[in-house]
Amino acid sequence: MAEKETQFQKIQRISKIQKNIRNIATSAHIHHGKTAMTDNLLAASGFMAAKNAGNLEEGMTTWQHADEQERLMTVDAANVSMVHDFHGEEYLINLIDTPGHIDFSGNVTRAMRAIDGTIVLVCASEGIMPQTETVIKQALRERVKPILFINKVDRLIKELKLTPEGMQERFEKIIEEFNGLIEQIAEKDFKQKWKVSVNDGSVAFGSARENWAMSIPFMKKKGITFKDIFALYEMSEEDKKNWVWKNAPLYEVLLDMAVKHLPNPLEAQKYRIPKIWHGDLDSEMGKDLVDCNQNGKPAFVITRIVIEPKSGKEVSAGRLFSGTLKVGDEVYLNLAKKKQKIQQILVYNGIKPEQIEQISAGNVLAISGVTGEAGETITLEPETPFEELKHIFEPVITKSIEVKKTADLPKLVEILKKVAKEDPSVKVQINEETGESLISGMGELHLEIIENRIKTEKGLDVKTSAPIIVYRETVQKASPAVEGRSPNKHNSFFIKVEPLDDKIYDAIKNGEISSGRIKKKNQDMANKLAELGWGGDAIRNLRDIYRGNIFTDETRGEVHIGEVIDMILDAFEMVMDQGPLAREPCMKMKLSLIDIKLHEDAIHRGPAQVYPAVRESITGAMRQANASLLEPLQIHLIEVPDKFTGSMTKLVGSKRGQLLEIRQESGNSEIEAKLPVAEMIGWSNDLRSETEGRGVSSLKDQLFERTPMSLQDEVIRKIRQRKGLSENQ
Ligand SMILES: Nc1nc2c(ncn2[C@@H]2O[C@H](COP(=O)(O)OP(=O)(O)OP(=O)(O)O)[C@@H](O)[C@H]2O)c(=O)[nH]1
Ligand SMILES: [Mg+2]
Repeated sequence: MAEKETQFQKIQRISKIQKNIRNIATSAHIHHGKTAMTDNLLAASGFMAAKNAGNLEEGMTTWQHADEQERLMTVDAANVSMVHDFHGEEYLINLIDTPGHIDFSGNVTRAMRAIDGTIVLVCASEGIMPQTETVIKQALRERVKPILFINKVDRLIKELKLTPEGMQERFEKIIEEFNGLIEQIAEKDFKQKWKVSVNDGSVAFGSARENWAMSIPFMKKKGITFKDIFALYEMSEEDKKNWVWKNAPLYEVLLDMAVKHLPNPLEAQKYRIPKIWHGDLDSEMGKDLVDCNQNGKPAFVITRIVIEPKSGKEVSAGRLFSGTLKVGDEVYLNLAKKKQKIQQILVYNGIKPEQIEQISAGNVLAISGVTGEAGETITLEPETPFEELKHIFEPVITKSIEVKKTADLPKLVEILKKVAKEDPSVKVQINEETGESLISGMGELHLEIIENRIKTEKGLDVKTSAPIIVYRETVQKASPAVEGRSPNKHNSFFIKVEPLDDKIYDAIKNGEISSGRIKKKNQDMANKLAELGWGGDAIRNLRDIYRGNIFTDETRGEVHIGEVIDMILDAFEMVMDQGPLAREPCMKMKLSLIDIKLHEDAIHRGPAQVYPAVRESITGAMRQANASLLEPLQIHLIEVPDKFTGSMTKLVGSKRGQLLEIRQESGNSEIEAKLPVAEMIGWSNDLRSETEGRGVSSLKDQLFERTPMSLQDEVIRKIRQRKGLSENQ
């Protein structure tokens, strides 16, 4: 007799049937119920004790770090896989549960690369929140299709005591707002197609905590009305559980919805690849990617790296877009430009990674043996890599970090490199000489968690400074072309700088124009620039886009330009990393190389000559263009009960903040305020004490504005002093 197929064998079998795979993620505003839902789905598919599912007191299965348990929030994205039966067929659901806190939202950006569809959760009581909008943006940028789950419906009944009509109205409002965001954010082709609708079942509602969900088609099928849902809350706990399991099991409604309304990889890659991979679509690689060809050339993108604490082994999770990978394959890392051997291939069996020998295109999986960065494209031979994984927000808070014992310094350097690898939203600047290194993160909590993990998980005793704010440098007007001469006086560069147009800057910031050096013609980018008003000459002259700055080469007929341009761009990028005012990064500038004089002999125009000359030219031009310092600001949406509106207004004012809007609705105030990050240290505590813990503040947007004139000189002086810069450095 044939042995019964195990769950894991089943997963392996279905992983080859691409039309039966769904690669999806949860995404939502903080605490809207993503992990409770994920745990319940896992429980239903037999991967964990059903009794623990969604029950915070017992802890979430998908929380793998002690700090998540302590803080009752998700910090790291978690991969899980399960099998779901739908209309007599089996489907493999690869699901990534993402964190909701904005400080960890880089995880969401990266998860979106690996998946094709997302269940966006919205709390029925709180409604659409700023972070809901952010996750929709993150999804649509990757052409990931969203569907909607209105969660915590129990709160409408138990806490808000709504009537069935009131509840329906609330749903309609959420759906309307959700579709409004799709309309506003999606690209033309998806604005209508990707709106959700109650009638077709692309919207579900329910309670992740209480393990039930419904959709209109499902209610019709089962003959359930809104009244039945209300009746639930009259039943005993035991009866309620039984009724729910029989009539409205969360897993069935949500996974049916995912299978039916979210694309399989064959469908999704057709429209996703042209957006996230900029190679030649007619090439063999291009065709394999668009077709998700299992027999084609392999292409795997790393979206998340976990380093095992004991062995130091790196496990790289990601998405296989084409081909088949086998243990022992020699693969090529396109960014690192090196060959390595795959040692293990892991797929998820529930939450547990398990080894298999090979895996084919269209799956979310992990490999070991390679040591790349998140965003790396892994192929057999060198190929065009996938588009860079760029997060919506940049890190704005920095701390210096030191070891307590000098002997630990090498260990710190090693650990910081690992930290940056595992969490690419962290930027580290390692200074092996002074031992004082810098870590930058998305917010105070982010840095706190990292510091803690270095201490507890990596076992190194460190101390950190008070937060340091990272500013930006830019210019206010156009400069003339300013000459920079090489130390040997044989080469000159004439560079002009001016503020970069808002529209171009925004297009770079939101990823419509991708950053990097321009090696060959990129038609997409050319079209976009033309649309934003650039002429053909200007587009042809564009050489580099770096940290929101643009470099163009307007010289004519200079025979040796090809030999020095990369050195010029190196120097340009170095100055953009550290500007002339305070060695802070530069942004929003357009630099043009107007003229150039080079020594005939290549030996007299090497990096030692070109770098300082270009630096002198750019910094000279910036000074003549009224170089100034920009400070980071955040726009927050603050929600407080009415009676705290006055004290909140005062708090915002005391922090150089600006009130943008105040809306009042049913006893609550929504205050939109713009605040300088420099004044926001300790913000969560201030908010808590001003509002007796009842205020909620969420980040809506991040921007840079000119540091007030009255503060600028002092800020520059302090930064320079901290960095130990002398007068002429
Ligand atoms: N009343 C009610 N509470 C819920 C429901 N779903 C989740 N919760 C509660 O909401 C809180 C947050 O739930 P999580 O599942 O951790 O939410 P999350 O979206 O994963 O949170 P983050 O990952 O930290 O953003 C917990 O206290 C849950 O018990 C629900 O359907 N009804
Ligand atoms: Mg969570």
